[in-house]
Amino acid sequence: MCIRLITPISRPTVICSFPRIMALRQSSDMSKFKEVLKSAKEIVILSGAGISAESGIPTFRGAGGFWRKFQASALATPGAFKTSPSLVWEFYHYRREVASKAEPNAGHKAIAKYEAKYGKIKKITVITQNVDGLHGRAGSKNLIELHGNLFKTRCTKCNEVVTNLNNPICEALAGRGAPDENVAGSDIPEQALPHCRRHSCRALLRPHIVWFGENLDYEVLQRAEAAISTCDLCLVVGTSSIVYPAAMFAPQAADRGAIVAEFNIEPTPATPNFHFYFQGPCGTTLPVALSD
Ligand code: BJW
Ligand code: ZN
Repeated sequence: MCIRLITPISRPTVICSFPRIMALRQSSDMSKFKEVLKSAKEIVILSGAGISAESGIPTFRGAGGFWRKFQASALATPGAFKTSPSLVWEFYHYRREVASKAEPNAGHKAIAKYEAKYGKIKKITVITQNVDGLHGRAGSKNLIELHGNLFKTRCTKCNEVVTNLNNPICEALAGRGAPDENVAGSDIPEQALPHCRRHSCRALLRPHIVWFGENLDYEVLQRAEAAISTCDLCLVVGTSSIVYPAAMFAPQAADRGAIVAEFNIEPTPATPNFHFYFQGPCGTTLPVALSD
């Protein structure tokens, strides 16, 4: 029988096979978590920027979430791209350079290792909000990149999505993107920015990233929702849980009767709704949690 600890029961629960091991309050007991993990048949791991922090990639809402004088969220909008595609491309050129130099850390690797070991007997899905590609580089296979990928472009006219690992992505961006706040404005002419490879199109390309106010890709969202709707265990790793729709996923799973375990260096607004909370850098906590 599945025990609901914190979230009030409002809808039919999933039938799950967890032993009756949990107290009626949030737990940080790793051995209890490991029992739950062992019994789980469908696991979702939902990650955010915190999992890549130990690879040297700044989080969004931490102190490193600025580029020049801009908060990242001010540049990650369709309006910012319309106003200055040059500035936004410089920002993404910088982010591509940082991500390509970064390496997957112990947290990414622990997830990929667990997937490789148990992926044939359990359904394991990694849903990441990150665009840095590090889960894939660590070896995660059943991976949903909810907010896109820094190394993909999308045509603003024909919508073709292409993987592009070139550095720089176009000549005009060579030596650009310095994060120093004293760097003057950006003035690359639009025709020198990346353009569609199709002869019949040749329109301006944009990063294939979901910006604020934009809808997530329908199929990507469907896949994520399907995994969330049937999982019996959800790990929420390194996310502030404030950006929707991802912020709804773990509470939805918990509401349905799935067990949710959060791994973060500090509590988030969602922490009280979850069954387990493991405080600390996930490069340290995940390898312990996911080992036999
Ligand atoms: C560690 C650690 C370590 C550190 N170990 N932990 C409903 C209500 C209100 C608003 C909305 C709503 N539905 C939609 C919205 C609007 C908006 C939204 O959610 N706004 C909120 C801010 C309120 N959502 C959208 O616009 C989405 N679109 C959408 O829903 O369309 C329909 C719609 C639109 C408008 C209205 C209504 C409906 C699209 C969201 C796309 C998000 N895109 C971004 C930018 C990508 C660009 C880029 O990368 O260049 O994605 S925003 C940014 O936030 C990025 C991230 O993926 C995302 C989540 O952030 P994340 O990963 O949680 O990072 P941080 O920095 O916030 O947190 C890091 C955490 O790690 C912290 O907790 C640390 O403690 C922890 N940590 N080191 C473990 N070592
Ligand atoms: Zn095109």
